[in-house]
Amino acid sequence: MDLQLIYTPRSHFSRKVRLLLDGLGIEAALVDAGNAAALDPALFGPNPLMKVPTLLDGGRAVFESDHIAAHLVRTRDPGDRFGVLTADVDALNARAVMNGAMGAEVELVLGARSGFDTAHPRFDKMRTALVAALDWLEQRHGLFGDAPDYLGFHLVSLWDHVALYDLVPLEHPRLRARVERLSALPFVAASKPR
Ligand SMILES: N[C@@H](CCC(=O)N[C@@H](CS)C(=O)NCC(=O)O)C(=O)O
Repeated sequence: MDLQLIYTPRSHFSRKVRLLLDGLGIEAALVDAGNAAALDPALFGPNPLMKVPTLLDGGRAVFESDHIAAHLVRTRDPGDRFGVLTADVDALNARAVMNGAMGAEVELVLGARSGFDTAHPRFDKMRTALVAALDWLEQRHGLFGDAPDYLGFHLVSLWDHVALYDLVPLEHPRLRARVERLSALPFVAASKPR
């Protein structure tokens, strides 16, 4: 297969790319890196940062979830059906907030997995920022339209990962409603992390 995605089944950064692939009906072979906290560079293919996702498109490697999404759209979806290439400042702020929140999740989950005591104040800041990010998004819930789009795929990926690891309380009814609506789509439900 031309496309391969190095990922892990629970990786939320990988899931937004998987949702885009599935939404666009693009086939890609999924290559499970195993434990994202692992120290073996070989697990992460050509990515020097030892993170997932990485896309392999023929002979070319593409790093970073949003870069991968943009690459997929530029090469395979000229109409940009899911709004990946948006230049809207509010949408891009929401994307930045969700990426930051997801980064905090990574530190909390992989920190605990690597043996850190996540009661340390450094991790308190991450939990506080994660709640503040969700509050910020809740106040701007109107950015998430009814129709499936990349911003919605991003939100579902963030939300389901917070829920899976029970990182902070999810007391955000408008975001929850958006997530539930999107999760009714079979291809969205299919990649829900367990
Ligand atoms: N900015 C990157 C973040 C990717 C990321 O942090 N992935 C996590 C898994 S969800 C990871 O591989 N972490 C490994 C580590 O931090 O050691 C992206 O958008 O792809």
